[in-house]
Amino acid sequence: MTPTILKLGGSVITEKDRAETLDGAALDAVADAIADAFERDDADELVLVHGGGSFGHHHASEAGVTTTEGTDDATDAVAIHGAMKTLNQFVLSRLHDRGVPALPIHPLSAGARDADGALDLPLNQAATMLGEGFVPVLHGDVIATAGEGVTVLSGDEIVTAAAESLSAERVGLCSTVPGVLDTEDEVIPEITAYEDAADALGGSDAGEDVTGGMAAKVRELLALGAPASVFGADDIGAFLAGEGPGTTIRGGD
Ligand code: IP8
Repeated sequence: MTPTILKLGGSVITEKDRAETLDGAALDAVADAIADAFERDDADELVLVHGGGSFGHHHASEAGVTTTEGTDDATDAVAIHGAMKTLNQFVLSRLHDRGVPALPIHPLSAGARDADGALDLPLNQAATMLGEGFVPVLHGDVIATAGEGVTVLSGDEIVTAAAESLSAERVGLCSTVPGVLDTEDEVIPEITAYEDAADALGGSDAGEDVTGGMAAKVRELLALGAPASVFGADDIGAFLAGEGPGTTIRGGD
């Protein structure tokens, strides 16, 4: 099995500045591109992961929960988790409308972090779904964390964990920008070390993002065994067709 993992950034599919607001037109376009790729047989063994956008991040920042600062308040945890499940349901139904056999995996019920923050996210259910022709759809979530209650689990961390445990061949991050941009706002075609882009990498530029911006993404993608691409929504079809749109990030080992 050599799956492709595609993360849909939360800011691509939601209005990031307004709480719990979907960008329906953007999500339709994304679902169209995935469905087209499916029809062309380009989306065999595809795992989708989506971020929080104005759903998860709004509730997480209201509750003061981050990837390291947890809460032991179950009501807050369920508010964050519930918002993410709502967004996940929107993603699933747009895919189902187009004949894509998507199934949800909710990380809160599937994994945990230890006291050092290390993530354990067994994904044998995803592997079995792939074998049966389904498209597993995971999402940023809250996750039980030893000593912290629950903390935020970002979609990017899920991408890293899934790429390793499912031995992904390729990883794509669909973002609101067409790639990792340099200081002149030009797409950097390839990054093989953090220093290649260090001058240009800042925080996220919109809304309440509790899990860090492009800098954190690049660091996580450099640590992967598989090549990763960062690109804009218009390039989903090209990525699924095997091209390397936007920025390609190769960490080496
Ligand atoms: O948008 C965060 O996922 P991300 C999910 O991929 C929550 O960082 C619950 C804020």
